[in-house]
Amino acid sequence: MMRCVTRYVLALALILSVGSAHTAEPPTSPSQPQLRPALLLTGAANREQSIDLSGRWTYSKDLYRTGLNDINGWVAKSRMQRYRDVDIATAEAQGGTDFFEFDLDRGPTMEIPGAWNAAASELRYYDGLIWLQRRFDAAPKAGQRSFLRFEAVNYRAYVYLNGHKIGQHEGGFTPFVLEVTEQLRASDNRLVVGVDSKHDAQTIPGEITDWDLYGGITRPVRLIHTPATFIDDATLQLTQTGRLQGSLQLNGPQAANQPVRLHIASLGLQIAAHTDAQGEARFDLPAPDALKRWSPDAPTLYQVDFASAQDHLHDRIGFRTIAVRGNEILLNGKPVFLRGVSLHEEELGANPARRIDAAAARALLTEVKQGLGGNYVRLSHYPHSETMLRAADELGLLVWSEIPVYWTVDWDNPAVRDKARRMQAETVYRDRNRAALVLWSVGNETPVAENRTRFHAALAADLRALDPGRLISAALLVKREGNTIRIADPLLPYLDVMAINSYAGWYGDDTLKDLAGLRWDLPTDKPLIASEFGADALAGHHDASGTPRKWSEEFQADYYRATLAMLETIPNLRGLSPWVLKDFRSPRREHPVFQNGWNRKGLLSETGQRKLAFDVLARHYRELTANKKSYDDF
Ligand code: GCB
Repeated sequence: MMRCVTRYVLALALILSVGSAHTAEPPTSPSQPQLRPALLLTGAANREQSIDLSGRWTYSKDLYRTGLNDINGWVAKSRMQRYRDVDIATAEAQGGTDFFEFDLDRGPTMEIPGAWNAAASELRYYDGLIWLQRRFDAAPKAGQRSFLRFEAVNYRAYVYLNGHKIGQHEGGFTPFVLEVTEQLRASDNRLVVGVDSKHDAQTIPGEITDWDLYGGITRPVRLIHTPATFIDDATLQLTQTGRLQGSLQLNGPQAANQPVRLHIASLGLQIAAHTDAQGEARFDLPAPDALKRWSPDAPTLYQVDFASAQDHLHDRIGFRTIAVRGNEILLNGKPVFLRGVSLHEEELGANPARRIDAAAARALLTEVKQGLGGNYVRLSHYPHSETMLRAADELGLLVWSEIPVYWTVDWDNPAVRDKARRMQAETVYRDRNRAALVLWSVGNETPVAENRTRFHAALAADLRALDPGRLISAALLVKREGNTIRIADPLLPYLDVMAINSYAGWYGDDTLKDLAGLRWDLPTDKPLIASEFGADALAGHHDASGTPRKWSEEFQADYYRATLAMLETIPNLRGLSPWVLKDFRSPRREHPVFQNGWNRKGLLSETGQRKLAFDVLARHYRELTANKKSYDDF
């Protein structure tokens, strides 16, 4: 048997090394090349020479942005420029005419990663620019290149190293990489990042959302050393036709026409290929018979090693297929019902800082998997951290991921559209290897109009080109006509899976009894997910009367019973992600008894206390599984 595999692999290696001169990209849309970030360093956490810059950073508030610009558009005064590489205490000791109106070396500190809103009470609702500084030593070897990789800075980042501007980035939920080979010193580097959390009509999302501001460096920052020519990105996926297809991108002076290798030791697979003139190699081989498909019930991951002459990179990758046939969603060829819940990127606890480390991700997802008996999560309303996606891979939870085109953005502005396209591409390139990720959403509750549909259609077209193996959806608004609920959305033809948010019984005039009388008039030629439904309840607030009032746990539980019964009548319903796993912070929610700055639609309180509705949903999911309505036992 082993000999057979070896022979098969050798034969393949030969075919691949001959046929490895491929075009640089998969099927292209005209503007695709500009969508690929110039540097990716995917799988950075797995790199040996990666230094995590987490810890205490000092900071300096700059509400009027005087560190960036002076009044009248003049250059910022040098005494305000927070990014200067100067020892202010020493300068002050020397005396003279110069003085400074900041000193990051002696500033207050906060824990990074983590949003500033949770760091100090004076920053709770701070929305603007703050400068953050980290000093560190670095000792790259001769000939190495060095990079800073930020996993997320919300919302704009201006990055300076040792007084030099290195780059900037817009978008609060996606990674970016800046090369610092020339600016790095052996010791006592001064990294200063200006972070501006302000949103406006041209940002994504726009100014008003239903979640916390969460400004700051919310995900890890790493200093990474690489060889002169390094593996910038490597991917491998299982196709519908049973092939393993992937690519490896080299970056550096010796990127073109180089031999590279793909190795999956536990499958005895060793594949050789060559990079083309652009430094990209392609892998394409039949999946070996021994390959175990990833699924929520058996989340098998393989260690995959990618190597070039100078560099190597590994990832833990699962292999599965996802498709739509008629109104079914097929996972590995079999119909699956998505038993899920929505969640925000916010850890359990009374003072969350959007700090999702492995333990925080696991704590949330375990409540979904073990607590609710789920197989699915909707990670709303923006790309969650890589850690969350990796935890879903490990635990076995299917994932819906979306970009924050939420409610309304500036639909007519091509610059805003391209910004959304870039953000989406940054997410796709980051997460391509995550088996858990099966659904991309191009927006949430955006009002139907021609310009908005064009905007979403451009995002869907990019996804078809960049990541054809996954499904596309969007959380849509429904139209109410008397007792009938319809979707009249011209975006439907662009989607594989329809999704609707519905709050009848919470918002609006319906009582819970009315829900049974509602009629759903929805197209049935596609699978449908109930992407949101929910009601607020304050944990511990009870109403034992026969008709419980709003805000009580009993009302929320009754709301779930009534809504689940109503949704069951929709013939093509293929998934549920009620709103929401856990109470989350939102400045929109200011009822002084029940809310106090928290959206209370959680099935868990902010500290993880289960409300009555948690059990209603868990029971519903157990029944679905017992009745084999959810076929995910592979
Ligand atoms: C929605 C939004 C979600 C809100 C939720 C609510 O439709 O998609 O972001 O938080 O309603 O609680 O009203």
